[in-house]
Amino acid sequence: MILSRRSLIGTGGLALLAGCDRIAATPAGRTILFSGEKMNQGLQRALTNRAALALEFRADQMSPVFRTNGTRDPGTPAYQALAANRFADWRLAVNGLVARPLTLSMDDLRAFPQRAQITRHDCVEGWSAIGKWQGPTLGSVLKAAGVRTDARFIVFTCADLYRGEPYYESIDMVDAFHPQTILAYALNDRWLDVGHGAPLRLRVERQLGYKHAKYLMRIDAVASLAGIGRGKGGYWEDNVDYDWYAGI
Ligand SMILES: Nc1nc2c(c(=O)[nH]1)N[C@H]1C(S)=C(S)[C@@H](COP(=O)(O)O)O[C@H]1N2
Ligand SMILES: [Mo]
Repeated sequence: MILSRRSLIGTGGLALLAGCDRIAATPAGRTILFSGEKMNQGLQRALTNRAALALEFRADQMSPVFRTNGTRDPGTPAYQALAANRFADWRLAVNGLVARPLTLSMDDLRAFPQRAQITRHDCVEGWSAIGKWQGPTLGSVLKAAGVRTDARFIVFTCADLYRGEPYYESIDMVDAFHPQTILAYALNDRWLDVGHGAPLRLRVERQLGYKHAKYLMRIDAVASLAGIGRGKGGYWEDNVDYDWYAGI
């Protein structure tokens, strides 16, 4: 691939500009949009589109109630013990194809570059809700871990079983380093409650709700999804044949 993730994401704010006209207004954007002889046009279009931001909303547009879905309480003894202690003993493990495996407490996570965003959550079952999410960017955590160039996916392992099967999800490196992809510990200016995925859940704003893994316990950088779960990259992908890429 001629256009590397770094050249796409690391171009100083390019990803903050949504429209192609505005991307073309920056030198880096012109390089990306008009180097067509070097690049397959479909790939170019797809990558440009993938870097765009999801729509953000005003505070007065937030839903009065943000419903819950899927697991509403993992309910396992291990999770109950963590919750009883207000997650003081919870740690996020960052492993796999990284130079420096990390074990992060909530205080550690709060020391990374943060982002707050008011976005619309779209569930495949046909409901939406607008809420404010806050937490460190996933990209900054992966950078701290020294994610290797042979990593192609980030896999999220959750604390819950849903209908008896472990819930997990995965995204590619374009979404992992998207500026709105965060590890959220707060919803609507409060700590995440158990229903919404306490103490930490993924927000990957350009994809449908089932990709937003709640109850995060570990993150792994991997080269392939084979051998993880049943190999299709997520709970719903393995069990119900939902698409692995659920872009919106
Ligand atoms: N660990 C885990 N994450 C999950 C689910 C789940 O059952 N378990 N459900 C998914 C689905 S289908 C949706 S729509 C959202 C719901 O998030 P909410 O409960 O905060 O509304 O979480 C997603 N992440
Ligand atoms: Mo969903």
